[in-house]
Amino acid sequence: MRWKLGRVALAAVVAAGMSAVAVAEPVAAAPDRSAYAGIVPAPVSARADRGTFTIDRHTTITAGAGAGGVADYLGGVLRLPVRGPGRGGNTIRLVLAGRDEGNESYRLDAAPGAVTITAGRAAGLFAGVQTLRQLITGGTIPAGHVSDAPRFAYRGAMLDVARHFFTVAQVERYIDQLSQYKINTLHLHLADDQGWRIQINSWPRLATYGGSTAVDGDPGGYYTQDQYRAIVAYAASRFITVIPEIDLPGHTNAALASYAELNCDGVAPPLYTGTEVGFSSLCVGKEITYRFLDDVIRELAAITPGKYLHIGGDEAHSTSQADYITFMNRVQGIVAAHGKQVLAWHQIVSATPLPATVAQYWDTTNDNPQVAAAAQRGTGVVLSPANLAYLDMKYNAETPLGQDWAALIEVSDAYGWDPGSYLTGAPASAIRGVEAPLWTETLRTSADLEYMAFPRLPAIAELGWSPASTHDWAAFRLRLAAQAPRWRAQGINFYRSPQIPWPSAS
Ligand code: IFG
Repeated sequence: MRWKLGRVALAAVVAAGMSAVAVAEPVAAAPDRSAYAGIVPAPVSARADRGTFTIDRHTTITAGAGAGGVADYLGGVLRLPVRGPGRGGNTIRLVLAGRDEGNESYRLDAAPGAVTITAGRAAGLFAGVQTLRQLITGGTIPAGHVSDAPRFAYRGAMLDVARHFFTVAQVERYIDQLSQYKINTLHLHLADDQGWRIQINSWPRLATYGGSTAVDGDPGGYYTQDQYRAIVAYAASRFITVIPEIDLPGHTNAALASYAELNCDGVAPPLYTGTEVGFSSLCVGKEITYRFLDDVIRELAAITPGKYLHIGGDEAHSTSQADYITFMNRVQGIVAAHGKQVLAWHQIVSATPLPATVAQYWDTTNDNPQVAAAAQRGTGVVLSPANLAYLDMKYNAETPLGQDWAALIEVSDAYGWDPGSYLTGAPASAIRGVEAPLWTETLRTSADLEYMAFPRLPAIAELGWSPASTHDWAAFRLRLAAQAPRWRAQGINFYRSPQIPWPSAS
C-alpha cells in the first residue's frame, strides 16, 4: 500500500510537529521532509533525503553495548520493543561507535529500512534520540541525515525549590521537558531565606523546621536524601547533571531560624515568608559556622555525583565586604576538600575564585569589568543575564505571573543575543555556556513553571547548543511554532506569545 506523498513546505513545519506516537499501521501522513529544517535546537547540519521510514508493529529498536539505557528510554517513548543487535527488518539502531569527542555529538541517518543514530558516547545517542523524536510525523520518519554537536558544554536550567517547594514528580516532569531541548544541567536552588529543602542528617532541623513553610505561608516541604538521590538518578537517565545550590552567606534565614547558635547574637530569627532579599547573613566570625558548612557540604557532596556544588554568594547585603571575601574564600576550600568544584553567582569574583571555580553571571548589563577581568584571568563563566535569561521575568506588563525587576522578556529577547560575544572583554574561551534560572516567588504549580519556561527555555537551549551561524530569529520563530503540537500533546502549559505563528489547533 503506497501513500501519495504530498509536498510539504517549511510552513508545514508549523503544523506538522507532532509528539512521537507509535502506530500499529502506516497512517496516511505525508512524511514531513521539512522536519529536517525544523529541529530545535538547530543542528550543525541536516538534510532530507528521498524515501520514508515507517514505524509499524514490526519495528524494533536495537542497541549495541553501552546503548541499552538510551534504547530502553526510546522504547518507552515510542512504545516499541528493544532487541539486541543484529536483527534484520525495520529497525531503529543506536550504535555506540567512533571517536568520543568528549561531548554529546552524534550522527543520525534515516533510510526506508533503518534509522541509525551513531555517537561516541551514550549522551550523544540521547541527544540524537531527541532529534529523532522531532522528525517523527504520524509514525513516519522522512529519510535524511543529521550531523550534530553542541556549541557549549554547559547548557543549564535552574529551578528555585526554596521560595516554593516542588515535589520529586514535579521536578522529574521539568527534567523531561528540559531534556527534549538538549539541556544537560539542572541547578537546584535548595536553600534560601524562605526554605531549606534538603535533609541534612547532622543538622535535622534545617529541613524539618527550616523547610516547613514557603513564600506567602504556602506549604513547605523538603527532599529526604533518598528523594534527592531519586532526582539525581532520574536526571542522569536523561543525561542531565544535577548541581545543588546552598546559597551563602546571604539568603540564609531558614538555616538561621533553625539553629540559634548559628546567629552572631545567638538568637534565631522567625521563619520568613516574604520576598525581600539581602537581610540575612551567616555569622562569618563564629567557628560553628564552618563546622556547620563542613557538615552540610560533606553530606551534599556524598549524594551529588556531579563535579559542581553551587554556594550562591549573591545579595549578601548584610555581610561586610571584608567578611564576604574571608567567608567565600574559606567556603571554597571546604568544597574543594570534599572533592567538588565551586559554582557561585558572579559576586564571587570580588573574593579570590579558586582556579576551578566558575562564576554564574546574572547582571543586567553586558559590561561588567570585574567579571571580565576574572574571565581574562581564567575564571570560567556561565551566562544567565537576568534581563535575557531569567524565566521568572514577565513576558510583558500583562503577564499574570513572574516579576519585572530585570526586564520584560519576550521570546525574541530571550533568543536575541550571543553568549560567545555577550560579556564585554571576556574571552570566548572563558564562556562555559548558558543557564536559564526559574525563580519561584510567584510560581506554585507545574503549569506556572511551564507558562514561564515555554517558549523561552527552548530559545536559551538553542543559544547553548547551536552554532552561532544558525542564529536566525525569522527561522527560529517558525521552528518554535512547530513545537506547539508536541507541547499540547504533553500537556505543557505554554505561553502563546504573539511573536510566534502558532498552528491553529494549538
Ligand atoms: N535575585 C535573587 C534571587 C531571586 C531573583 C528573582 C539572584 C542570583 C532576584 N538572586 O538572582 O534569589 O529573588 O528574580
